[in-house]
Amino acid sequence: MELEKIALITGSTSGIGRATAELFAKNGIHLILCGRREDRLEEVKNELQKNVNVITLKFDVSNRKEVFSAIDNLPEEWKSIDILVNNAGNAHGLATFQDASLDDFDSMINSNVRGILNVSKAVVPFLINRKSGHIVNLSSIAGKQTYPKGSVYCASKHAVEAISQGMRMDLLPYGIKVTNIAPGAVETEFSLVRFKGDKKLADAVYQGFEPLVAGDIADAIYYAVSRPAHVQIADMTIFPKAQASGTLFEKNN
Ligand code: 8X3
Repeated sequence: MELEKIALITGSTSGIGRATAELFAKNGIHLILCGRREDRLEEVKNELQKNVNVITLKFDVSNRKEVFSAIDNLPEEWKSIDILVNNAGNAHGLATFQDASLDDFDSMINSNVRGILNVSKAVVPFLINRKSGHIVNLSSIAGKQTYPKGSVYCASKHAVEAISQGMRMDLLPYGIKVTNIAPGAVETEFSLVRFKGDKKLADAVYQGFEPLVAGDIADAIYYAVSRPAHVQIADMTIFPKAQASGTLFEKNN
């Protein structure tokens, strides 16, 4: 069991973020849980503080002021962050470039690109000070390929890929590891958000094959952060068995 490590996880109240928080807690990693929804943060905190110390930070990753004020005001003992998991992010709409709205484009750029930049810029000085740490960025197969109706979501995840590569280079002298994780289809609230609450459309995405679940990606994240000190997992792409690209699925219906 790992001891005395601290992880800050964004988007920790649901999906991959929550599954990661649960797995980290099981392995003795203390948690700074971040999210936008106070009631859900409290719920996850109550569940996990039986195993480890947990504090919560309520902010929207795209709001620079909120992010910096929350992270800068962490109690001193919580500033020794070992692991940053940049998980928060979403898709808004699945539509052709010509039909999609600029508001949806803004939402995706704000949460998926500005969000990772804000949180990382707030946390990286702590890692640099200690000359150690590990940043895990949640990209997507959409960061490796572009698919129809996904231009700006894919652009935002391509940006995550570039940010992961750039961070890995620039943080190299400080002994900070950077892992980029690119999942395919994971059944979470992701599609429900993408389709703005339309459950039928969301459910259809995962029909006819067995999708990944949040815990599958949490396993990969924990694998990456639990390697020996000299090992840096740079990149992982993770598909369900029935997926071979951003758009190619073997469905049985
Ligand atoms: C989520 C996976 O395939 O919908 O990032 O882009 S996909």
